[in-house]
Amino acid sequence: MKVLQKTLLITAVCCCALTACKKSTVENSTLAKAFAGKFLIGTALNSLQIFELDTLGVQIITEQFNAIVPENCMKSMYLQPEEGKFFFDEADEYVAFGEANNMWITGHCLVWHSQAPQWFFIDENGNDVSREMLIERMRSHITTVVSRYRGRIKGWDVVNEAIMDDGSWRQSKFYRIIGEDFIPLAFQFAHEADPEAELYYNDYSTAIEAKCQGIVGLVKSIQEKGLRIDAVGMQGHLNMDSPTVEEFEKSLLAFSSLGVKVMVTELDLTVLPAFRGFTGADVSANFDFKAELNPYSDSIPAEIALQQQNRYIDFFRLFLKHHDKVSRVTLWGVTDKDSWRNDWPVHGRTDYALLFDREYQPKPVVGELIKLTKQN
Ligand code: 9MR
Repeated sequence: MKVLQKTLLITAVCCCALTACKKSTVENSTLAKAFAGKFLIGTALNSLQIFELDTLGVQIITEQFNAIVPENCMKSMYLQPEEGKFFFDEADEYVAFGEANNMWITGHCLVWHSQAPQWFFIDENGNDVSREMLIERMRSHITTVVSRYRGRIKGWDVVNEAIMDDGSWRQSKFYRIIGEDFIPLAFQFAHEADPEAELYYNDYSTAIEAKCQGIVGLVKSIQEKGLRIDAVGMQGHLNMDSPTVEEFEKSLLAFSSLGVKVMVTELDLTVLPAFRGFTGADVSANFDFKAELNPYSDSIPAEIALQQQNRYIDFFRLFLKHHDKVSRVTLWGVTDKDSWRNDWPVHGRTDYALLFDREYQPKPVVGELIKLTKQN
């Protein structure tokens, strides 16, 4: 842990030395002010931001956003790397940061097939645990984590990415060992640990018709059991040519018609060509860097930047149109250099997926989004 913090510190000092502090307000307003009364506008926080080592990043976060989600530190492999041994240092800092800045604090994520520690699913002989044991481990993890932040974390991504693009169940360890019940059980355990907290189902590529229908079925099955579910999180990892705004709207309306809120939980817009057709956000996709796959290594061509800006505006126009249904829009990171898109599905590329550039400056799109709010 000490080594990690030292590395974080050195990186942060370098970042700050490279760029002088500049104020990132636009049009005498900010995203948070402009979208007030429409929906919460949030961002994901990485470790440097949580520990307030990335001071320029923190300045953008506190000026521009009113909701936060932890990009990584609340995933189960970090919170409980060994059975019964919880590490809450970073998660505690994250929650304290949100409270100090009066932000809507989301927890991410309680049950996810990825980034779960291996021990979770196996017994002392390395065999799959029994159904009862996995339910007990899930209960214990959820109860410990949710109770710790009871009344402070306002909403939880309870289950992440359980449905495949074709609408079928993901064959995760949770599904194979427990069966479909793992989802309602997770929602039940989270609700018991904090009855006031909002509870969400969160997934990517939700604009794919078959996947949308799969999620609709899942939400209905939770509701039919009388369990609390407040919203569907449409992650919103967008490409330049997919999905269309119309496809996204269709899914948004399908979820909303179930009587739950919709949240755009992990918004970013890659400008890089999709590699081998990988869209979405299946984190297991993992390819080595090749220079020819990295067309904008130095800068982004003006026409691509404009296309990206227009596409961001089109999506935000949609979110504003449905602001009665959309409770939050959260960007998956602050500046382009923070974005996971630089490493997925090919490592080490240079992407430009977010609203603030590598120099911590707002892109012109920020001003355009602020103007857009005045038109609606
Ligand atoms: O952005 C996150 C990246 O830093 C991590 O390496 C990765 C694996 O834990 O997860 C990324 O965030 C994912 C999120 O937790 C769930 N939806 C897809 C996101 C992008 O992969």
